[in-house]
Amino acid sequence: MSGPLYIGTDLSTQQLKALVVDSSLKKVYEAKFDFDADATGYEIKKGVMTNEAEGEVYAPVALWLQAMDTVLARLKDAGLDFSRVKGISGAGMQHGSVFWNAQAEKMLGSLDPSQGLEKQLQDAFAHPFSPNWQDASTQKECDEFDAVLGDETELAKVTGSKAHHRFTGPQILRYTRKHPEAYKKTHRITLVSSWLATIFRGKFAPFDISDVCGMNLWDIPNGRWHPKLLQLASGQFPVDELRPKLGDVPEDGGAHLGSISKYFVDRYGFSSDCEIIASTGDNPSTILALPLRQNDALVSLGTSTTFLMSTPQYKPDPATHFFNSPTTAGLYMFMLCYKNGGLARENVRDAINQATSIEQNSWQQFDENLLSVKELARDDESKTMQLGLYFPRPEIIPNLPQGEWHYEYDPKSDKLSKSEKVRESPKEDARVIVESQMLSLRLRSRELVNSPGEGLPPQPRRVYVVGGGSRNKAIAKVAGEVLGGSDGVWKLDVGENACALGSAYKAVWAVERKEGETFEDLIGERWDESQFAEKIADGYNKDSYEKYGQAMKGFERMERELLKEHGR
Ligand code: XUL
Repeated sequence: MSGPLYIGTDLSTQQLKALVVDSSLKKVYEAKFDFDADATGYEIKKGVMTNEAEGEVYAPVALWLQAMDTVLARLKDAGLDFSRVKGISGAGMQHGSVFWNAQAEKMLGSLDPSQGLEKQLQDAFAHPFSPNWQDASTQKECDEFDAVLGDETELAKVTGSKAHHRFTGPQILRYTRKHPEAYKKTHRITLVSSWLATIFRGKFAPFDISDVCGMNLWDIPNGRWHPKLLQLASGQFPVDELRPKLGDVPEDGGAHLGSISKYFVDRYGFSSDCEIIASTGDNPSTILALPLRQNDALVSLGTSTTFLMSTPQYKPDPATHFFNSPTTAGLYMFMLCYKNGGLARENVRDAINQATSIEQNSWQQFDENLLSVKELARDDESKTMQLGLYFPRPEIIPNLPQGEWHYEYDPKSDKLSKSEKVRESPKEDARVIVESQMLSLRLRSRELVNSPGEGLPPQPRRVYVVGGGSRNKAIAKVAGEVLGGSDGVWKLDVGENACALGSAYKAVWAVERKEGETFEDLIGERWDESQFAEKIADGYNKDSYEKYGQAMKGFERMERELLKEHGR
């Protein structure tokens, strides 16, 4: 009852969560604040405000201050002895920026512990809102970012990603245009992650080495701000004014940024030597929830689909994202981020249930179909493979509008032809949709995976699944058949906590590491697999893996044809 404790926080679109772990990585306390359910005084829906006419999505920053005090008070009520907390790190939704004014740092440093943060810091911002990652208002700015170094491929080479609406550089450029007066008053810009560290530290905290890669401003191969991109983001204002607003970026993801601000010591009873550790983005933090080895893949099956890998290879491409590893120099996080995932699968499930008059939300029939229909929905090899794309929302990968498309592919003759729907609809849709989501992941990660053992084709060693869809073992089975996974498909059993846990583990590592000890080594030693992960499917199966290898050719051509058809 006296050992050190560590706090990890997760500030996401709809809630602020805090988890407390001990040195053995065991979770000992947890508290959260749901923005829609718990906040007072803000006109928000699902944590954000929207201006549909301009595609804007943004959050009131003061709301997060209300959340911060409440979450800490809830931890206190739960019995946490704050004096045992030796380190705090955090995870913030990626890309969102906060615009602080020139008085902010003074306010941060002189907070009265008898009053809350919201009341005392509401005037610390040059602009009261933070653009959210769902924002789509920056098409013009993205076109400028993609063009400034030549084309989107060049931008991806330098910053790890082509221009995206949500990325902070295009957002800052739009801010200079839409709110020039507020921009002039902006003394410092933090990301959501460095906002968290700033609050705890009571001084501006730098960006972390991973989350800075979500801005389209950081030159990843050279480890510096890219001058031309900073110039572009400054808009009508001198570039020399933007540079100090951004600050420096420490290379060490475990850097100690200083001790906790006096406000938290006096108000909650933290020890004054509690260290603030760089906070990172929510996706980089998610890969820290387990000792993810090189050549392991993590698939998050939520409303959207995210695919994450930790890799020493930097192979940027406009369709994917590369970030620096949040902890380990020389490693990168590879990410695929899709808009369509769970919702698209639910639509198919609903159609199946309607056709068989089964209870609406049950996955039973969907799963039965998924497992009984053969690979690529063909009964035998004399039939064509059935391929499809199911996008109830406009997709990022590939860049196609909302729609559903079906194709048939004969691998022997390499003939691809369009069709109306699957041969047996909606039964076979269950198989075709899950395969299509997994084929897209396999296609885009094929250059990064290596052979995990003698005689095995390149594929991940393990595929970990998280998020709502990870409860479905039928989906996991098909995921393994398509993606491989020589050591199987594993469900990461940490509920919705992966991201907050990752940041708590980062704090453990940063404070307790020995000289030169990597995150992977320290967490790998302490992580009790039997407690946190469960093998739910076999993974690699030679026969299926080869069939999907053939199908991938048709899949790639299908995407290319559709992109051409849509003038993309
Ligand atoms: C990643 C992205 C989202 C947010 C979610 O690029 O925009 O995953 O990080 O919070």
